[in-house]
Amino acid sequence: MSSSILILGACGQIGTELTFALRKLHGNESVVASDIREGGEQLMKTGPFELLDATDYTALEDVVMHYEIQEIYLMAAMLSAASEKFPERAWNLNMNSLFNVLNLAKEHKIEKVFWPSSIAVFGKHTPKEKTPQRSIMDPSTVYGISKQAGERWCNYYHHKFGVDVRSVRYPGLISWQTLPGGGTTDYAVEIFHEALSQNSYSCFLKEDAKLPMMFMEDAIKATIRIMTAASASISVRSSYNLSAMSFSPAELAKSIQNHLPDFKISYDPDFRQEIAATWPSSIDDREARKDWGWLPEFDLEQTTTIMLQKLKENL
Ligand code: AKB
Repeated sequence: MSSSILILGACGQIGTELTFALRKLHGNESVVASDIREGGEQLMKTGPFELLDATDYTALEDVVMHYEIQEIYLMAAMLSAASEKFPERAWNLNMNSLFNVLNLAKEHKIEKVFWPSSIAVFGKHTPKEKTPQRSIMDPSTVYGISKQAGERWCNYYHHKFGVDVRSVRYPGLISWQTLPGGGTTDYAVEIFHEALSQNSYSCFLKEDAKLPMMFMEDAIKATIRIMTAASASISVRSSYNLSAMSFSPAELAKSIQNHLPDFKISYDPDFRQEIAATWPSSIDDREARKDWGWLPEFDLEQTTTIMLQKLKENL
């Protein structure tokens, strides 16, 4: 078998684009996509796919041995808003999948593991602007608690067992290829779809709920960059702060209005506003820049232009 990379949660928002990017980089046959359900036609057609539950250690081990996997990307997770509705299911999925992958890496000498953390590790008492790499972490959501605990376990497995696990704290991610599901930052994708189909959008966050955000291409670039960096340059073994831009729903609406002047936004905040209120507004990512050369490319204006253009083409 020539395959050596396994992506768990390959059919999700990040997993889909990551699978395409890694297949382009390493060759289709080298990247095994997996998820608990099948993905879109392109993902299924372009390389190996396995139906796989990331919480099932034995099933994971079978796939790792069959394909002689050397690198694992664990993208399966329940996001912040969904986790508040199903706290125990979220905890089980988010933690057991991580333990499975860390233990597999330890037992089978997997070369490298990627596991995403999130800005959700921060909380009400964290400095809101330019949140430092090391700061108060008092997450109030199940998702945030699972990510904070996960960061500590990654750090532990690295120092105790030598597992080469790498991680970044993703902000809200914006993509035109796949929809997010169950997150607090999902509004920043939904708004583009509704701007084009309805010319209006009712936002579940307040107009001034400024959050850190990133265009998906930047997120994929960061993921590949940290995974290809020399191990010695990774000084943070919990998870790196990562930043590209920050904006509020009102600022995003204004950016859309530059292209669609009649677009209207209204605000009807729900429980997700309470989550957003505890998260940082902007992030200090100097350590990622220094250690492995992170540099974002896309700002709000570029993101808006590409999103509207690509979604219009797809319509
Ligand atoms: C969410 O909103 O839950 C995610 C995240 C910021 O981790 N997009």
